[in-house]
Amino acid sequence: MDIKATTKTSAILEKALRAKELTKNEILHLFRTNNTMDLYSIFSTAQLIRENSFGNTVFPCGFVYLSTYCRNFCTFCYYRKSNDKCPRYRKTPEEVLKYAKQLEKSGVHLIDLTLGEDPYYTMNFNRLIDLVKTIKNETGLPIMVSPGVVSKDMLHELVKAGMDWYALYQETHNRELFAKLRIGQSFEARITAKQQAKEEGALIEEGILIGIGETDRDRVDSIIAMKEIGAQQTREMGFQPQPGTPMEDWLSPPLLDEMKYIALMRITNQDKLIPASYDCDGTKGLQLRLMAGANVVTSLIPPDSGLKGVAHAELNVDAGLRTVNSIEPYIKKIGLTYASRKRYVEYIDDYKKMLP
Ligand code: SAM
Ligand code: MD0
Ligand code: SF4
Repeated sequence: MDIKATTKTSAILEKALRAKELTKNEILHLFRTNNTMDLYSIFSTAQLIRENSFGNTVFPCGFVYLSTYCRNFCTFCYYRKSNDKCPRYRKTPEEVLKYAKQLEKSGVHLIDLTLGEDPYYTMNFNRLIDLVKTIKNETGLPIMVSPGVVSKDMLHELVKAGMDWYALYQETHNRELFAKLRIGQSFEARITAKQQAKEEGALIEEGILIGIGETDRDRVDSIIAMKEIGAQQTREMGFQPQPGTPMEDWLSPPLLDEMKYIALMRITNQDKLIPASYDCDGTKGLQLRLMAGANVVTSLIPPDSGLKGVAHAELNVDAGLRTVNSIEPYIKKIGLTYASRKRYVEYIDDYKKMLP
């Protein structure tokens, strides 16, 4: 069968394959088309580009949500301060180290230390710095820290302690929408923190939420903004409604929208890392996101740790299904394999060489 996209879509995809920058309108066209052949071609092109940049490999990443206390009121988030329906915990440094070691043993390439903007850490940053130092020394793995907005001094200390990646998602680059989602928080401060992290020598992960009231144009603006800020890893998270929050009655976006977004991030950011989060909907969603062009599997959690996810607090953690080994068959089934740790380190070293 001859699978042929419409003329306009083919021309745009060919331009992308020649590594030429796409215009906003071209990206919007790809995002808006619902022609089946077009969609098939978009996903095939995204896979081809991933293969050209990374081979058929993916990177598995561990996730430790070390404190679910937070001073903020993000309307989409289960862990917003006023939600009394969510489980609150703060793991001790010894516990966090234990999980990090478990993850290291299980074969992850990176440990993502994530927390709410917890006053226990925001009032005394040395606690987080010491934790990063210990985990770096004991595991030797690359480390991502997702602490929310922090000062330039703090970023400096985090990098010195061994933080390789600073993750901070803008959620949307539409300021009005941002104000409704991240109530009382500064849009600029969130951008500035990422720029400062870059200046301090950290790689950055930027991301947006899909399905929170954004338009197609907002989505495309975010693709461009994430590129402009120089993020080496960009992600989308499909919104999942959370009990006890102002958005609990909203619906999740169609998976196809997330897949299209991943494909467009891949087509426009060919050599960058793009996560497929286990946290969104387990293995089914994971495979489809990888088939759309993602190449990092995030949100792997040690079993029996009692640790929570973000979008799906409990999803398969204690069943031990969120591990490097248990998802391997699903990855193989779609023709992918895990890259080696060495390869991962080489990629991030290359990204660091390109920092200003
Ligand atoms: N507190 C830090 C912060 O907000 O930057 C780090 C936490 S980080 C895990 C929280 C991220 O998870 C958000 O930036 C958002 O992209 C994602 N997230 C939170 N709630 C979500 C939901 N209900 N559905 C999907 N993604 C969500
Ligand atoms: C994930 N639940 O990877 C995690 C989280 C935070 N840096 C990452 C959103 O899906
Ligand atoms: Fe707190 Fe982060 Fe959730 Fe916002 S997204 S409420 S800052 S944990």
